[in-house]
Amino acid sequence: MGGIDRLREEFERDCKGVSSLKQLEGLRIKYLGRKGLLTQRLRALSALPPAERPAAGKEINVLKRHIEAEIKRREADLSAAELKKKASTGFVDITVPGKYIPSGSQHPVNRVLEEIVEIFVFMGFTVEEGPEVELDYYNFEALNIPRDHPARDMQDTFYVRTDVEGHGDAGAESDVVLRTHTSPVQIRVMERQTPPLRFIAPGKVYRCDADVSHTPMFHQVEGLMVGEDITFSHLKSLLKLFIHSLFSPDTPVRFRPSYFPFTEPSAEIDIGCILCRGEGCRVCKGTGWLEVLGAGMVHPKVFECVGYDTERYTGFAFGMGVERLTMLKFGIDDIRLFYENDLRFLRQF
Ligand code: 2U9
Repeated sequence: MGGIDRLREEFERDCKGVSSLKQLEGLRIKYLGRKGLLTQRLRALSALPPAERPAAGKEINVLKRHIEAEIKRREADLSAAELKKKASTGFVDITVPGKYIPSGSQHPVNRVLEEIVEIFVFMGFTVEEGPEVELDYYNFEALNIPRDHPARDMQDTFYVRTDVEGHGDAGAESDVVLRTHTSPVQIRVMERQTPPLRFIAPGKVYRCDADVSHTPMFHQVEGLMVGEDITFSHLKSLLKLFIHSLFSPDTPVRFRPSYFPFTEPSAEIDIGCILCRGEGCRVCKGTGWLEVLGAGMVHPKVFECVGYDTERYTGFAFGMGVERLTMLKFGIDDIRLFYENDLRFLRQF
């Protein structure tokens, strides 16, 4: 079958003249399209005498494969060149897979802390803050915690060294401490403001203690409400509503009598164990109940310290440990996990 070499030469010439993907597509249609030069040759095979067909067919197919391979190669070259040209003009190829940018997430303790704050803000409480390095007076004295109370024990309290060489009484117990609770915030606010008031005091507190359920620093949220007719019933309904918002509306709640120097009467509040639903398990130590809050009516001695008229005003206060609530909410059994910065733990939140 004559002319196949001429066809190859023609293709090579055409191919050299191609400088864009659009022209290359034109070239493909010219040779391989439905009415293309090579397609016509293949069709014409049937008109040849049967003896000549195999050799002629082979010749055409060799050229066909050559043309297909050449077009593919040129296509890759032209695509790369066009992309490079586009990139130099600021073109962005949105089909290129993106680079992995690791993202952080909120610490579980902060998540629960924010959730708690949100619930009280919804119920009309404001948020107050105060110093973490406190005077003994605000941390203990004004809260009716006498000198010999166990909470003042050196084992629990971090005392801040204030004796400077040549000054002060070196070795004497310091009157500056790392606050052991956020209660001093309430004293400071009451010194500045007169009732009625209702606010919460969230923040870091420090105690010299470390095991599976204690870290030297942890977070508390305390609350205070003072007015002319504030009763224990208000405290009960507020804390029930709080627990039902933080956990679920069907969580059982119970109030148990307790003792705190700064409240009288005092109570500890338990919820039905959220792990075993009250059946008794390792977490609730078989009791079916978990302690989540402490609370009570503010002791008149505390009001006297801030100059409030104890005949006119009553108030309630409450306190909770945020790490403990976070552990219960997420089923975490070792408080130290919060502060080890192990990404395998933190990435789960
Ligand atoms: C003022 C008057 C009273 C705050 C209160 C509790 C009970 C309580 C604990 C919960 C777990 C501490 O983190 S925890 O170990 N707190 O049980 N706190 S009443 O009472 C106050 C505070 C300020 C002026």
